[in-house]
Amino acid sequence: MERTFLAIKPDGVQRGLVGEIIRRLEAKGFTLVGLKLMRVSKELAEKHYDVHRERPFFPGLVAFITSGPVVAMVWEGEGVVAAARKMIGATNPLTAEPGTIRGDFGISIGRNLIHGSDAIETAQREISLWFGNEELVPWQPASFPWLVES
Ligand code: 3AN
Repeated sequence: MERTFLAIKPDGVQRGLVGEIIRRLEAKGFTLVGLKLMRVSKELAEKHYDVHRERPFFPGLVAFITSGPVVAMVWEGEGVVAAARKMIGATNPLTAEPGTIRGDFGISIGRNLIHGSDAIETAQREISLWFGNEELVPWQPASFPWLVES
């Protein structure tokens, strides 16, 4: 089953949006299989944002993600990688569509509330970077037969 890595950044936690963001993903029908509140080390932040290492905003990105608590999550479901990206919205919250998390709750690219893996391979890399295998809990919600055809 497909999985994605999502992280509510320090702005989302500080603004009290943890419940709202989790609510949206649960209501959609995806399954939470990993969840932890954590302070992110500089080492983990640099590994996570490695593709942006040469970008001018890299130091600010690392400083921000390590500045306060982050909620790291793994969500499961058919098509969850692309669907979660759609629910999150465009990188810049000012241009993100209303109805998306960034479109509804943000106004600034440097405070865009949540990270979501951009492809299945990225998700696999990010999940193994952020979570140990023993921290992931595979389960099937009782509502499953009401969400997908067998
Ligand atoms: P997304 O999170 O939508 O996949 P990426 O992967 O292009 O966006 O960028 C990773 C993070 O880097 C973004 N979530 C945002 O916080 C930050 N970022 C991207 N582009 C900029 C920019 N031009 N200025 C400042 N921060 C940026």
